[in-house]
Amino acid sequence: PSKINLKDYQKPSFDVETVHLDIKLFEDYAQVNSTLKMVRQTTGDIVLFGESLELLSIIMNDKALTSEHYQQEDGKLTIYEAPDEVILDIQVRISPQTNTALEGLYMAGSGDDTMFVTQCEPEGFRKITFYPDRPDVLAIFTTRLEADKRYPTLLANGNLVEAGEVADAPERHYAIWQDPTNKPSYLFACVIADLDVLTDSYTTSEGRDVLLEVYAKSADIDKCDVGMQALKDAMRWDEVNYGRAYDLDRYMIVAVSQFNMGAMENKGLNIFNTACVLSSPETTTDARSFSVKAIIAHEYFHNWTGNRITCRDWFQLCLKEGFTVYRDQSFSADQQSSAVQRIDDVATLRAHQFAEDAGPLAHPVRPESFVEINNFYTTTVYEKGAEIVRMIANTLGPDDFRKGTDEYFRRYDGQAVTVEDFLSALSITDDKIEDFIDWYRQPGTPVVSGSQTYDSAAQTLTITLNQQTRHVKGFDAPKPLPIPVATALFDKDSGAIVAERMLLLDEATQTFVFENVASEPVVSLLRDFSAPVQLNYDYQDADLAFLLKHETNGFNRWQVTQMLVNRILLQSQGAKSSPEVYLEALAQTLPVLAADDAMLAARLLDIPSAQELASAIPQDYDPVLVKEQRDGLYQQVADKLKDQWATLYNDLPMQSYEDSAQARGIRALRNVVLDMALTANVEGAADWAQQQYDHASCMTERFGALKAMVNHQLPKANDYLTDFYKRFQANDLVIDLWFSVQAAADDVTPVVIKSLIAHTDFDWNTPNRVRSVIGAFSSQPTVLWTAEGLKMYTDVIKKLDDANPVLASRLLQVLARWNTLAEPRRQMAHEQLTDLRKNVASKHVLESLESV
Ligand code: B3K
Ligand code: ZN
Repeated sequence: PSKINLKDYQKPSFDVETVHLDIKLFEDYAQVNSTLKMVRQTTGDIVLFGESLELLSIIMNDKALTSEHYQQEDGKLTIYEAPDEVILDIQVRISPQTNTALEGLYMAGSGDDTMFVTQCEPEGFRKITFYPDRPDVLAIFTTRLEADKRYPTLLANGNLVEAGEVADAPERHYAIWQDPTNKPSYLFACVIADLDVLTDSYTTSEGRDVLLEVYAKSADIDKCDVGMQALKDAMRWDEVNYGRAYDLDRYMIVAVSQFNMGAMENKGLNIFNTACVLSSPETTTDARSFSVKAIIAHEYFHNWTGNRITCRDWFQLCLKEGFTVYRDQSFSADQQSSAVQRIDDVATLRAHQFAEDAGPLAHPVRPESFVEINNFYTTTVYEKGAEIVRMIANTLGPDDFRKGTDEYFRRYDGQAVTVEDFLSALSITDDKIEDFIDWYRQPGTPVVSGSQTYDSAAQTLTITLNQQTRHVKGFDAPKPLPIPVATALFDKDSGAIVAERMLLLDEATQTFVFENVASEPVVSLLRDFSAPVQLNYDYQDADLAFLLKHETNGFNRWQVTQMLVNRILLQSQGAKSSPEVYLEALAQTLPVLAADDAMLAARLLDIPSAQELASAIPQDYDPVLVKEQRDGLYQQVADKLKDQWATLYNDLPMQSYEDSAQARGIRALRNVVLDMALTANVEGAADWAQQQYDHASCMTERFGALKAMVNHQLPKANDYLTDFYKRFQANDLVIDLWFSVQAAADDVTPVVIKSLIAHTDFDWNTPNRVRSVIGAFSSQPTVLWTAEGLKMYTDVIKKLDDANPVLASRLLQVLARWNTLAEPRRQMAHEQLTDLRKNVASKHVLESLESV
């Protein structure tokens, strides 16, 4: 497959002014007619993209074109010798009913229960009709939808301008929608379905009355109010924090059960995976519900960062995604403790993005080439992209950052722009911000190491820091990046902060001197994770234990526990710590914190996942050994506090459901304590689990208990699994949980996975279901990295390669780190992946296998 390069970018030769799209849905196909008004911008032919389309006719300025006027090749249709202004009428036929790739217009559901939705980002619009399907072509869309009346819901972007019956076809109806905003084709959406709607309204700071609608199947309409509230909160938040108000009269969200990712920000008509919009206490865990709110906010925030200002080309994806993730993280931080929000975001970054950056699929936040852009919706583009914006925001401070973002919106509204444009707007108060461009260009996680010397005579503390980034194959030698290191000095006697400074490390090695330091302090570095780097500082364990006690910010305390844990578990990587200091520090901290801030207390017991630990092991990774060590430390924590679990558990009694940060914290900690108690074999803990399940007030309690029973293989676990299934059989999202708790169980085997796949409720056409089994299973490296486990996993990829390559390639990315395995696993993995490569055809999967 051929590569596309950023350096080859060229402006389109024609612009599209208006599009009239007419989609008629029939029993086994859809007829799509489009009329494009195009105007020449530069020299060159008209280039349209199209895939899986049956071309019926093309008419240019009233003249039917024949094959001598155009050429069709590799998904491109090139029209020669076009005049400067053209009207193109194009007729195609498509087959949404058989579209399993879930891109373009596709059917979700089966039997009598079907609906039709679109997914056009990044290049799905070309599966609906021939079009200059690239983000720098913006146009005004009018959409006419026509279908059988058994689909009463006909939606498209913008405002409804007309609806009615179809002459001569009494069983059919139509609707016409007009979107007043200029938009790229990837933001087009339409829905043909039979849905209920939850309605609300919102008045913007500019006085616009907006109709808000959440569409879902009638059985789910009672689970839409959390999302609706989140939407209103997000609208207000963006007005207050960025001065951005909504710009249309209508905002629609549609829930669909078959969707390749979380949600999509189409202009005025978001389409959501049901898992990312539906929420109710009985069916949705707190963690899920919290992420529903974050994703609703994320898609809403795209209206300005993505839709009004969009990307010039797909290499600039981080321009909209990194900034929008930063915005949704800030929004979420305002809804709960900001320390816990930062902990969760950093934990995700370290577990997934650091792993990606350490492996063969490492790429810059702004890639320079790709085969298939779908493969680049990665944690590097999203989460590392957000970290760069965060570093810039922290460097500027709130006032100058706001000046910068105001300038960005002022300058580029209505345009398709680049990362350079973004940085140039943000640097109006400080031109050093432009230096952050290297963070977008250079792959690999920088490692910051350092040490300190104290001069008691001069009363100075000198901190020496240096940075190093691994050289990723195919890229220039790495250069030093601007790394903001938030630093505080703590007095050893009083525990008070004696100095606080943001150090900017922008050379390979630098020294920073603090004056008037009366005695040697303990240094706290990278507070609030001020940069996405690995930190190796010359700490004594006692310093870290000191910081766990005295750090003032919850995030920093968590970070200290993670450093301690890593030093204990990564001995093979030259780390050196014994668990005693960590265990003692935890034992002292936890009981106090549990009463104070339950959510934070729950996080302090985090031990990085096996995958995260693996990402810090560049070679000879032995999954069995890592798991043994990890489980061993977990056991030690459980045993160390064995006498306290009962008190802790009882001090967190179950209460009637409430959706407050405090209540969520109590539920989270209770589940952690339950698991610890079972690990330590505390007497009666198995009964607590059953009681908690039986008397649960919400899914967090019920599922927490079920998970503990399954993971500890309690005798009653199977009965409870059966009960859970019966109770929630009608709810797909809960049945996903039922699948995933078994597929991710500690004692899972490939045989169990095969039996889950054989279950009547398993469905290859529903990505949520596939992920609930296959995705969940991949969290058990000791089983995944066996001949049998890997065979099963690669068979799944083979099976999905043709049907849904986006999903196949995404699942495959988990295997990227095969090359760090210790022998004989490495050889075994290599053979299976080589075999896989011979049996797949999609460019998505082939690109993900390039390093094999
Ligand atoms: N922009 C979409 C992602 C589209 C992914 C296409 N494979 C959702 C989001 O980031 O908000
Ligand atoms: Zn996004």
